[in-house]
Amino acid sequence: MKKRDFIKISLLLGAGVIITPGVACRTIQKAALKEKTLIQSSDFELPPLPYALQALEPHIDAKTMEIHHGKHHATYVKKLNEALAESPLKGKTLGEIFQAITANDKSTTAIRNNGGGHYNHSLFWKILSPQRTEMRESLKTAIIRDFQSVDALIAQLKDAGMKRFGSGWAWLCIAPDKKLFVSSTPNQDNPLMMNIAERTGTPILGIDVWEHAYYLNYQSQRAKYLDAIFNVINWAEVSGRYETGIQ
Ligand code: MN3
Repeated sequence: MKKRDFIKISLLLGAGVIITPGVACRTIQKAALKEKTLIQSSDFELPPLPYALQALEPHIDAKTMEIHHGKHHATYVKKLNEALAESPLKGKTLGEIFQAITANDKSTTAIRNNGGGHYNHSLFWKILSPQRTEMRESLKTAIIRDFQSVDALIAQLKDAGMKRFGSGWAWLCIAPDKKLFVSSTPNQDNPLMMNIAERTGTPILGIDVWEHAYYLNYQSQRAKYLDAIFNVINWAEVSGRYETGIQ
């Protein structure tokens, strides 16, 4: 075993993640590669919103969606492509990039921030929906197994969002052992960033708690935004991602 691999495994074990590294890498990479919009050999592109800007009102207002998608997400994509233009990571998928980057390598900071921004928002638009969709039994069973109830899971997600100081995300993830867990990352970090995230896994639901996600409608009241967003979670999409992720 290479020294670097040994250190990586030691860190994961220290974080309470009991895995074999080969399995973890394959699981995470497989999930990442299934993100069709993210498999690109040339430049990354801004995906269209899957609904109208006003579709999530009154929970998320049209102006917030317009700026969030058309300005913030668009800028992550533009800056990601600019950062990759001169990088040996150009041509790789975001899943591959997330496995390669480390917190200490400052030459990849822009790729980490903007690559995370692109992945996280691409997921975020899809796990929201103006139509109420049902959670499938497969996911519900796993949530009850790992959190006791759906309400308990939602409470944990809100708590993770509230405790994230400053900007970041709250996540529902599949661990390498297929169990579900809730976590949070700062800034645009993502649970697929194997050398960066405190706990690594495959994200199936992500809630943006940056102020730009809610400030126009809720000002400083992040808790109200976190209550409201659970009216527009696309549980059918999250269920599909769970089923794909555990295969
Ligand atoms: Mn955002």
